[in-house]
Amino acid sequence: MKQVFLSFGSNLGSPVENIKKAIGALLGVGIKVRRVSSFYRTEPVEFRQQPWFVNCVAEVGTDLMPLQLMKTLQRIERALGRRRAIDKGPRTIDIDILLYENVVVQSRTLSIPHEGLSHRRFVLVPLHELAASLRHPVTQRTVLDMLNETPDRSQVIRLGAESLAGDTGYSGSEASS
Ligand code: PH2
Ligand code: MG
Ligand code: MG
Repeated sequence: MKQVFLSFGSNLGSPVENIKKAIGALLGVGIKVRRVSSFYRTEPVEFRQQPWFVNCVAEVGTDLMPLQLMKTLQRIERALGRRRAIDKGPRTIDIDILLYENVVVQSRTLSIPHEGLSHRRFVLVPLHELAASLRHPVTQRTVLDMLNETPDRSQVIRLGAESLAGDTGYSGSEASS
């Protein structure tokens, strides 16, 4: 099986529940979930006039090829109610391929590693939790290097266990770490 890191994000409806459902849906489609990071409340970046997100990263194993994997993830996004609207705008669920072994894909529909990987704190903080010394296959920077070097200063706040138990939206009760 290939080692793959996926990023999950949601800022519509019940974000924590949406991400949990998306992770659950992977099991039925040939994607083995190995590890899941903490969930984080994150400040929107790039398109900033939208609600805060919940984000996390998962390490999975799969024999699907990159394009097949992307199509499978898009099917799950649609099944969970994702509708394509504003680019980088609010979404029920977004599942992105961050890394696929050391594979580099550069096509019209798919870029691996994900082009946001090296500079988005909402991706690097959860990824660092799982794989701090993993290297970007093109730049050879580790996840820790990228986290230290990114100019992104957006807030990424780890959700405490109490916020994960029931998804009532933002409760202001995150862990302080
Ligand atoms: N996704 C985007 C654009 N901006 N900001 C945060 N905090 N989290 C996201 O998942 C996110 C974003 C486009 O995919
Ligand atoms: Mg995305
Ligand atoms: Mg996406």
